[in-house]
Amino acid sequence: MNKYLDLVNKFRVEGTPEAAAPLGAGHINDSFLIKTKEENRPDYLLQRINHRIFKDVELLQNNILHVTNHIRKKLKEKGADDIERKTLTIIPAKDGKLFHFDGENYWRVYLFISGGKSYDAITPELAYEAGKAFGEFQAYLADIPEKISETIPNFHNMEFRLEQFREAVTNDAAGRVNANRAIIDEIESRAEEMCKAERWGREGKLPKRINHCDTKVNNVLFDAGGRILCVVDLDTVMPGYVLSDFGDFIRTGANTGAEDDANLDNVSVDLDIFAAYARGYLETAGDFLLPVEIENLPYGACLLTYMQTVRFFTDYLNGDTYYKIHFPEHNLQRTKAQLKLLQELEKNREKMQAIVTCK
Ligand code: ADP
Ligand code: GN1
Ligand code: MG
Repeated sequence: MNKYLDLVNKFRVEGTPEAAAPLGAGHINDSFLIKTKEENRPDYLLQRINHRIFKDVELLQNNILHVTNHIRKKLKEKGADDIERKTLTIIPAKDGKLFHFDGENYWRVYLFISGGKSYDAITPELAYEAGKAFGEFQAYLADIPEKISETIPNFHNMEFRLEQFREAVTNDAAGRVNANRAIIDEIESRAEEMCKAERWGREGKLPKRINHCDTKVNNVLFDAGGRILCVVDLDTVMPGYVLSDFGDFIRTGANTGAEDDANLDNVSVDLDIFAAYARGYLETAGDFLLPVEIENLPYGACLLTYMQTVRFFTDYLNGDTYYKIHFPEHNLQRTKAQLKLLQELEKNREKMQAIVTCK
């Protein structure tokens, strides 16, 4: 673990880093909690940035700096207290850069938000708080003056994700296509419908706003009282359709099973979580959302679950090159669990529609 202490010492940290421990279950970066010896000094989060996925680290870190500075300004204007725990704080390297390159990997450091808890399974009360937080997040960023770039080009573009999928089917790099024709058919049968947002975008019916683009339930930290402390994992903040941010929270937060559940009977939609999240979200975002955005929030839940099915399955067909996997068929198991969730969402579409339109 000394390696991690040496790395964190490349940054402008206060106090003496003395212990490093792995943290979190994200699929992309590697995170370490760095404790400092002194009681009155902060702890830190050291992250290895996944440079294979985020190719332009300088652009990535600049985006995050603009976003966190803007949110900090909004929090100050509101008279909020405890601001260091309500938005991420980047600690620059000693050479002034927002990251450190060790010759092989890119690293960054944030202030560690103490007392924050992230969940993979939540209650309606927590979902309501998260809905308010993500609506507020979009509202805060609506007037950010700096240009926020796409850190991963076409990240939530469904047409692009389908192109990648079809290419993976054609290449069949891992020889997995033949055994999985039924999944390919499930994906193709919904392809046209699932590209609706892209078409509406081109026709000028659906606006792009600054989105988080990874509103997984474990990317929010709650305090001990169940209030939102902070939205984390800002790598993918970029312009997108709000349907996407709404949908990704429902995909993860309202799933009664796990994202990769081996038992598909566990996987269904918790409509109480859906309703609570929608209520919170519409409380803080309802003022700026267009009717077409509100009406299509349930569609967004289907869209993001479909997109995740396509992304996990594409990675499986490519031979597992993108997501961290924990056993050989993990991406296939993830695909099946996401497809089951999609089918459950489709069954509940009218109920979800009634919930958002009666608000
Ligand atoms: P990944 O991209 O791999 O998902 P994240 O940035 O989401 O990485 O970090 C992984 C986990 O670490 C998060 O789910 C959250 O629980 C925790 N975390 C992230 N940033 C902080 C922070 N600044 N302070 C405390 N915990 C954090
Ligand atoms: C990744 O970083 P993490 O684990 O929060 C992925 C998301 C997927 C998610 C699926 C940059 O999120 O887009 O929805 O896994 N992030 C990236 O669980 O691809
Ligand atoms: Mg994460």
